[in-house]
Amino acid sequence: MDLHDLAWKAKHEQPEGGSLPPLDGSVEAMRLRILGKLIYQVGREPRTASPRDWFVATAYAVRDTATSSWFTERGAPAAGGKRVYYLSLEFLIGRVLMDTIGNLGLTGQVREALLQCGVDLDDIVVEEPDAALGNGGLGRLAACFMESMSTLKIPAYGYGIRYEHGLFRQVIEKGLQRELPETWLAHGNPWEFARADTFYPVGFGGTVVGEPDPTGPHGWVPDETIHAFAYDTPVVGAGGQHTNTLRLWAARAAEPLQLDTFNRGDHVGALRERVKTEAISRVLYPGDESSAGQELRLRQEYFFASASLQDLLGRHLAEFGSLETLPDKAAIQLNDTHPAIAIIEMMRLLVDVHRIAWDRAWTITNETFSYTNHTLLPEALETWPVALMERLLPRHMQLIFLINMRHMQAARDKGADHRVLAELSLVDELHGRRVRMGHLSFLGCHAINGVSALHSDLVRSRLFKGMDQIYPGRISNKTNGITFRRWLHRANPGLTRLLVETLGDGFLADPVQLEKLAAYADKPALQAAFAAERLACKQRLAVIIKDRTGVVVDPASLLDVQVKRIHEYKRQLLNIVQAVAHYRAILADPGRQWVPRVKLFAGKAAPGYVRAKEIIRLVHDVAQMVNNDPVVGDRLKIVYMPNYNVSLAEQIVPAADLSEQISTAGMEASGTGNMKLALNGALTIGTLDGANIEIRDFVGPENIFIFGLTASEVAAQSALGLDSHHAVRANPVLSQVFEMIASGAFSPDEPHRYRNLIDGTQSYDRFMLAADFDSYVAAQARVDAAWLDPQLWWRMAMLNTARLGWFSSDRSIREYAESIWRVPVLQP
Ligand code: 26W
Repeated sequence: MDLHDLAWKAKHEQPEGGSLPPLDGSVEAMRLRILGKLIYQVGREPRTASPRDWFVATAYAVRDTATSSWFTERGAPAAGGKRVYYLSLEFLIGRVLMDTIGNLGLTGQVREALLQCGVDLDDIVVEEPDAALGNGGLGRLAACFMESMSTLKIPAYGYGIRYEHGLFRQVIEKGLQRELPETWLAHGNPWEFARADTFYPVGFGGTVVGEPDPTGPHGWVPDETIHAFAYDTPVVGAGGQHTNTLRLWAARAAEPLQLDTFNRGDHVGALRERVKTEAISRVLYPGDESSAGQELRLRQEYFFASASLQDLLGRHLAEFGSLETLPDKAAIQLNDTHPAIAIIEMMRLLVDVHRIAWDRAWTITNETFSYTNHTLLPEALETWPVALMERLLPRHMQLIFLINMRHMQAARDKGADHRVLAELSLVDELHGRRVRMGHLSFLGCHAINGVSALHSDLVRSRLFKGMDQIYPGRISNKTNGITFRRWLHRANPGLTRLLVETLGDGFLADPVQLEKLAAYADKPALQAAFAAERLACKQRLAVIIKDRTGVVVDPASLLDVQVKRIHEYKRQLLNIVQAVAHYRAILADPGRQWVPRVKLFAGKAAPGYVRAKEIIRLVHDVAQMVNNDPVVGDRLKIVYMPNYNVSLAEQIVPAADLSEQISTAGMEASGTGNMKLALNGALTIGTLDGANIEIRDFVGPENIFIFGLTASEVAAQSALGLDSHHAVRANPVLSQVFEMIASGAFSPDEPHRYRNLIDGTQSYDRFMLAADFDSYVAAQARVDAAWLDPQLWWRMAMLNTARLGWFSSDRSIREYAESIWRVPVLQP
């Protein structure tokens, strides 16, 4: 059929839609739909269409299919169901085409339809920008959870910000990280629906007008009002039967142009307000595990919390008529404290706008909200200066004081003394009067959870010890999970095919059935097939490594990966220091049988995090020397892959042999990369931290390389506060490595480059590098020994895949649904 026939056909089949044949799941329907989109929506003809044009056309065609199940869902909760609202400042989505067509069961049809147009699906997939509206684990978790909620047919909305610029693009020049703006929307976003008619006013500043009763309704006259506009993206669940909504808010000036200013002739000045207003949804804060504490960030938090609450309360009222039933019909989950101001906004809306009595309003709020903590690091705990809150959100600050008064009274009634009260107060008086958002979240929520068994214990025993004593029973554990659809089925199609051939396809829907693989762990044929899949992934990755870094690696080497944000507590420094020790050992005895290793690092450092950037540079400097040392050859290669993101993770995860999860015990809340890697059969070298502990429990201690201090040992050591100089001096290998780095052996052009880094670590080793060094080196030796015994290695690898089924985000979501949200949920 030529173009004119197609246009004619399309037009006459569905005249009012302009161009679309019906969707019946056939290749032919998909082909016509893609062509229709290409011609009528992208405005290109097949002859001249670029791969990006084809991607956009395909995305539109696929979105149409997703939209059908979306509409059927929308009516469903009216029947009595409850909705989950997942509030998160971050959604680290990555690319969505393969996920969406995979979940719709259309991968084959789309591939064939494109092929008939002379287009390879794999060539257009890479045209999709990687949506990086998140920093790391917390944001990726939100994306996995959205997908699982759709899969489990839980009616849910994700609420967040439609950042124009996601996480920065990392380029590395001579070992130095440079941040470039990320522009995922530059060519439009074919997945989203802009809702021009769905917007809410969000106020800032101004004054409060009220009556004498402080708990009665008050008025707030903001001196600035911004509009939050909704953009909706359908999130399709596996099987394609249920689709939820990710609703992201964009800031627009309520008054786009100040006409009086404009008319006075100040054309640029007339736009100034607009620029300031719209800055709110301009860019994601790139801080990870450290609070930015800046006004714009607080504005982002309130902006999206307020819009989301207005939206969900409006929906509830339209459907059920009264806010009294809110806790039965809505569960609001706070992804860390970033959206915690929503608790106060809820009180304001209930008391001031909807005129509900204070106590009742508080009960409704408390029963509706729940909060997940993702970090214990003090620098990551959000606190906001009272003065800033008073200026930006005067009514909210009043409400916080009121809530705190009652909270303090309740604590006094339970016998709390001054010291305990100071610890429990929502307002920290010792560091310049700041509102503790974690405390506020605890108080305002009926359920609080940590994200791994250890972390939840520490949340209870350290972070919220006092709060837990006066409000016992609120804290529970919900160990994180990952969506296997993305991280196994799509990221590793070769291994998935092998698993389906071997185990049948039951594990695709019920991952615990991966356990059946254990019966094959000793079978040489399957070991060989498993190893062959890994090798194929490593060969593909080797090409990418060569392309992006110029380093040539041998795919037969042991691929040792540490991929995650760069942070001192994650201890990339321990890894590279061990690499230097290993390098020295090779030089000292080049004749020995060394296991050829590629150490791969990837990750971004927060732009202002000087130490983290020094560590990136050190890895580059060490790599430079090691990779060019003829004595070393393929025995050790060090690679730093720039611009780590979800798409790169999807290439690295299936190729990895060894997964580095080496955080200082007690500091990594859970980790989720650990799960992705182990699921794909990488062996873990790790500390007893976060979910590593549970991974060990599932795979068995003989199938993981555990080392280092435990969380309580770390706490005990820190309490002693020993100067770490002597720990280093007592360790000859570590001393020599430190000396080598500090004296400029890897930075001859600037010998003092790493003085600070090394001196700092030696005088205050907050992250227990010296304490864990020997045990890490010993664990690495056990890794080498296992690699030299392929039967053992592949048995261990297969047992990891077999026993990781529990770490599916479907399991996590079921736990939230049953014990926090109390919504009905499908069983596998
Ligand atoms: C306020 C600045 C800021 C921004 C983000 C502080 C802290 C964060 C997050 C808590 C960082 C984060 O992503 N935490 C990670 O969350 C994952 C999902 O639960 C866990 O698996 C990781 O262990 C945890 O570091």
